[in-house]
Amino acid sequence: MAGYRIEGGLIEEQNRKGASAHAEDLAHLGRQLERRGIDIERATLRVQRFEVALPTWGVGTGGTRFGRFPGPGEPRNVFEKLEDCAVVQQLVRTTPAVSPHFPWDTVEDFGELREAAAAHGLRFDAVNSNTFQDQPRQRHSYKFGSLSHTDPAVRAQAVAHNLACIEAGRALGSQALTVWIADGANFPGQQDLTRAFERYLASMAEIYAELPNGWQLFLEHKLYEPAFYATVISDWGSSYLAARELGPKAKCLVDLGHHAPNVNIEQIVARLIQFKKLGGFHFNDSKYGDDDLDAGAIDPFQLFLIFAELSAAEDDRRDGFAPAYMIDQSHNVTDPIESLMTSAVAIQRALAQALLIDRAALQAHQEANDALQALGVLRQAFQTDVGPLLAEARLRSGGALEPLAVYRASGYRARKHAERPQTASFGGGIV
Ligand code: RM4
Ligand code: MN
Ligand code: MN
Repeated sequence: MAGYRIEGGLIEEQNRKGASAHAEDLAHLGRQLERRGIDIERATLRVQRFEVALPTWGVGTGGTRFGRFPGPGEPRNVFEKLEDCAVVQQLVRTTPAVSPHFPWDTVEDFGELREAAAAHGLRFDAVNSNTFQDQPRQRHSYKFGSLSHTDPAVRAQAVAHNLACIEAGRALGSQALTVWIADGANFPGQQDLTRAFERYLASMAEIYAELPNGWQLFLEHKLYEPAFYATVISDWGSSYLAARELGPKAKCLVDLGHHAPNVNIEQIVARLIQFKKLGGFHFNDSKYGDDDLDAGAIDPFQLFLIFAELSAAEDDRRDGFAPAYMIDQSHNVTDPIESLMTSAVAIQRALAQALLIDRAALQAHQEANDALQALGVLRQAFQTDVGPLLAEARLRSGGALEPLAVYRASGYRARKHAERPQTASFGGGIV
């Protein structure tokens, strides 16, 4: 199964070519930050420590309900997905973990899967359950819901699937289960809104009761789709209420694309941090809804403002503050590896920019109600080109100065196209 891998020598060779320009840019940024009283070294170390997990479902070409246009050399199983995730990590060095989705990634032997990941230098982050599709030979349908279904037999089946995900996660070394349900109603009156939430809570309590020590349960809300009138866990309010009811191991997961247009996501993040219920993120970007576009592609300022809240919370050292960062995107028209690398760097960039915020000045302007200057402090941080800092972090961790250039120079995709003859043609629909 040993397929083509990008050789370390290629990375070194490309890095050598860019070395002197990089050194110049880095020195310039260092001097610029020094004038502002910021230690570039500290920020670089912080960026080096940052990790964001890759979604196994993100390395295949995604699609919409209208269709899917597969790219060449797509991974055909979870082992090949790991190969592609490993390339992202090899070049970018900020994505050492992978978030699997079941049953999409189900294998006979999870121990073998864990070893395969380890051989690539990868480990497993939160496991995701799927009760939003029916699987072949499944007894009960999820057409009208899963954990909140009116029929107790359907609920029991959905609970059992989540418990199986925990078992798989245990074998993989994961420590969290993310639950997103598609349950909801398409028409007013279709569902008793209160009872549906009650049933959801009862099912989730059964799952919560089985969480192994040290595990967390992430509740992911989503405003609409596939239910178009009301989803059971529609927003952060419902998510927070459920997490509070369930207990301390239950936390809210914020997928950036799951809110009403123009919602102030950074404020939601601030609230969840304040009340110790921020479990993690699914990063992506969107213009209209759950577009699952690449992180930072549409609204990088929003991403920065979110990291402004996160880094403030880190500075305050709030107890147990360790959200799980994951990417959740659908790459419909790009090479997924290229999109994931670019997105991981965009997320890192938002973090690095947030680290440059002059907190003391910001606070002083806030106290003085000087709105313009307060925004100015944020702008100064956001507008700083932290590219050289990110490149330096990558370089020190053994990655590529220019991940995209190395990836393209390697010819990885063409090699995989030859190695991975596609047997089945996938239909339309999501990833
Ligand atoms: C949903 C949600 C979940 C993801 C599925 C594939 O919209 O974002 O996190 O698992 O899509
Ligand atoms: Mn998501
Ligand atoms: Mn989504």
